[in-house]
Amino acid sequence: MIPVRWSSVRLLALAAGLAAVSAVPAVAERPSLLPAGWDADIKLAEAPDRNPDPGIVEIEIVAKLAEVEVAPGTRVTAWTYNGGLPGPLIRARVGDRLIVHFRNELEQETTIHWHGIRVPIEMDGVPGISQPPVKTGETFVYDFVVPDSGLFWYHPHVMSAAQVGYGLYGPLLVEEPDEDVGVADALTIVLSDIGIGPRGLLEPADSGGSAGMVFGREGNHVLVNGRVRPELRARAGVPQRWRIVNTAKSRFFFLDLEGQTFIKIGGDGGIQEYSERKDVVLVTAGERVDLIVMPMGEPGGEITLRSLLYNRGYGSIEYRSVEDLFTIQFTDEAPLPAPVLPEMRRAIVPPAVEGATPVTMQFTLPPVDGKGESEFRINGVPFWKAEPFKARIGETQFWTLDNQTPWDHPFHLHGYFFMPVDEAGVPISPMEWKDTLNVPMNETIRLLVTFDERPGEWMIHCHILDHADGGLMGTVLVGDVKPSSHHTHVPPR
Ligand SMILES: [Cu+2]
Repeated sequence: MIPVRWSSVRLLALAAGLAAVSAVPAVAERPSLLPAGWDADIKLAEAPDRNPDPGIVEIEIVAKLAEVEVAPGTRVTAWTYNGGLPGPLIRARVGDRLIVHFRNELEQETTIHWHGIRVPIEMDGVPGISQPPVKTGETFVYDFVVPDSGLFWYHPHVMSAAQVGYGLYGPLLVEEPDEDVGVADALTIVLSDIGIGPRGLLEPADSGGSAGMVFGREGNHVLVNGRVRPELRARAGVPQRWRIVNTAKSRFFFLDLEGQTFIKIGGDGGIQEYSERKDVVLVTAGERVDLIVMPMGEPGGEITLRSLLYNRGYGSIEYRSVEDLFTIQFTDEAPLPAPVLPEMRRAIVPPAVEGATPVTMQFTLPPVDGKGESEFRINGVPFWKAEPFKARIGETQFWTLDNQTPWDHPFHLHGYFFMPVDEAGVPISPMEWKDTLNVPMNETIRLLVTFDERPGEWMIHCHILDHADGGLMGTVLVGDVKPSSHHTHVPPR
């Protein structure tokens, strides 16, 4: 069963485009309305496609140490993909085959997980479960079709908090050529952070011990496409599309553009049911948002995109300050009046709640033990003691995620999209396919998920990667497959 109906999206987008045909030319013809080099300070390097077949994107990714400059004069030797922070933007179209020749030049084993992509299990990048780890000097070929459009991302699934925190992540943009949002100027934005110690070295991944794990460590340099406070140039009023992914290992981003309105048109799994206007937008760890913004301001002036304080648990607002993410420097041209944008709509058929199998997952954090250690648990057990949850192929399940801890947990399911719903199983409006969803502290959320025909053992975990490594992780066995011996996984202490 394929829950995503692209033909409907295409038709609706085309109909919307036709209705306003004089104001909204087709994608290819729409010229940029911004000055040349407007995004030069922020634009990501792209992975070159070495395969001439238009239906295949074939690239090389090397994990290696490299010195990066996150701010003028601030350099650090990070763990990188292809020497950059973040890793290169991988660009493909819906239905393309993506072939990635991966080589590990790090001194530690690693893998690549393709966050949000509905891959076959062999391509999911989880060591000991879906593939052997890629050891130092070894290679692995990832080869799969990208079936859905949207912004996704890639990162290791080995010592995740450490490896992601040290810089191993990059964006994967899957485009739908017929999708027309009415905007010529677009950015892919990777929000993250990195911890740099006083001697210019990476902060150790275990800093703060058990308390650091329970909080979810945040880096002391907040990065936008690998830079501290870069600058965009823009003409006021010109619409821009920002596709944003939060790749930080713990930090949430709570976006505010000096009170100006964002139009949210989509998220994790592409375009949402209908767009919504928002004054602030929360992007928790691992999530994506697809926004249209029309920044307004005085000619020659500037405005700043900020991340406001957001309470995700003790330590996230105490003695903390608002973070400036990037500035938009306006040209001297007069502001353009707000344009007419095509109405973005998508027909989404949610999984049926009737007959769905109920599954409850309680997240707990017992008091610290005699050794001063602590661990997160799902239904009373940490990952290293857990038996897998189970699902049949084609089965729909109604999950209740009950967070009994005083910290938020952005919950991620590998390999499948799910639909957030209320107590009765009615989808939350506007409907949106999600693969990562925040479960706020001391709250309960619910979702419906249908397990299509991709058997295997699929991870579930908190995307605050310190929490995942601290026990908030599990697996779902889909179909008649043997469980791995993941419960021999040793707690990281
Ligand atoms: Cu968590």
